[in-house]
Amino acid sequence: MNDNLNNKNLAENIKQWGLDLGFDAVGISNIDFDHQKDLYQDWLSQGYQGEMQYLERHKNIKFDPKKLLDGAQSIISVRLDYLPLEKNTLDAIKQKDRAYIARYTLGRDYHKVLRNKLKQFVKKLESELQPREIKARVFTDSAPVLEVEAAKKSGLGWRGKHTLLLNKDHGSWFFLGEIYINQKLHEDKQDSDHCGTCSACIDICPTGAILGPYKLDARKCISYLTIEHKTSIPVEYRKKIGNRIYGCDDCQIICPWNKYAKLAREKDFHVKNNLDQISLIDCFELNEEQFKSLFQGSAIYRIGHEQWLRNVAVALGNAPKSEHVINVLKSRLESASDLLKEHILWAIEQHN
Ligand code: B12
Ligand code: SF4
Repeated sequence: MNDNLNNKNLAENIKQWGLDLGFDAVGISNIDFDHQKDLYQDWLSQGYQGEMQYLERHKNIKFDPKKLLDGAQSIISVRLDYLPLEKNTLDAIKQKDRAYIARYTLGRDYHKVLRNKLKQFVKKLESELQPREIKARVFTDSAPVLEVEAAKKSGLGWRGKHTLLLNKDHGSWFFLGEIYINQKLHEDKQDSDHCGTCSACIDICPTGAILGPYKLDARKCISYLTIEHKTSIPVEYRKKIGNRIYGCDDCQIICPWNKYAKLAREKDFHVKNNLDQISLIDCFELNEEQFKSLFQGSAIYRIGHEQWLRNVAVALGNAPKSEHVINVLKSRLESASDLLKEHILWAIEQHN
């Protein structure tokens, strides 16, 4: 009984240290994910992962946390809110001459922000838990970790039908991160599902990527098509992409639970360079140097200039018809790679 109590107190202290470091929530779970294995394998068998072959390659590591940290016994999951803007409606997607960039990437690259914070958390654990020998490893979207499942098990929320983690008081506009640790810690209780009969996220998805509750065909998701998919964007999705040039938020914008989401406290996630207002033409006119300098320290940097232009070309094809847009598109034709040229020609065709 006393051991139990001590363990519970220790877990409470750990969670408080995480909150003191600026995380918005902290929860603890064990490392057993066997219940998800078949679902995950079924998903892969359908080919829903598209070009993200790492999801297949690393699947065994994903289900065995000890492969990432020898001696792992518990997972500490963290939530960090990123919502940078008060007004999150579908209006921004209707302004077809402006670019829509997913809300999670209007500020600094979250990988860097979360990693730094998680490392500080580990330092705190090492110093507070002495003389125990602490072995720990931090992750955020950087390794084969079942992040949503770990967070769900640790009581940070439930999985929405769009597959993201949702929280009753904070919606879903947040990142997840984890610490694998070689200590057996007191586990939190899982939250129950509060989606009920709502299917707003499934209905709103412009490309029908959410095939049914908890089942996403990534190959159709605009987030995948604009970020992870490196080759030609299938023509059938180009019109549906609208002005979304990096990521997509429709399934989160429409979710009723997101009316409870709070603005990010983390300043690094606030809008930089007016990216929420930028015009498609300004995006297309960036040369490689300007692209690199504008997106230094942002997750957008990683897609590179060519893929950026590919995405903007598609959005310009969906912009209101104008001679100016056609001229701007044509101005890049000569120097464009085959991949880009094909998207530019498609875009010009939409204006004729
Ligand atoms: C690959 C990936 C993507 C892919 C695929 C997304 C997906 N839903 O699978 C793409 C590129 C499309 C994507 C998009 C986005 N992503 Co992403 N992505 C990931 C990543 C790296 C891996 C997810 C994964 O393994 N997918 C494969 C599927 C099979 O795994 P799964 O979702 O866990 O699938 C389970 C369920 O579907 C369940 N299941 C299947 N059938 C059934 C049936 C029933 C009845 C039940 C109960 C369960 C169930 O079983 C599966 C196995 O576990 C994670 C980080 C990580 N390491 O976890 C971030 C992550 C999920 N993404 C994140 C974000 C923010 C996004 C975007 C919002 C970004 C944007 N604005 O554009 C969009 C949202 C799109 C969406 N609706 O999912 C965040 C989500 C935070 C949160 N609140 O949950 C994560 C956790 C990154 C992070 N560290 O914060 N992403
Ligand atoms: S992010 Fe957009 S495209 Fe992807 S599932 Fe959600 S609504 Fe559909």
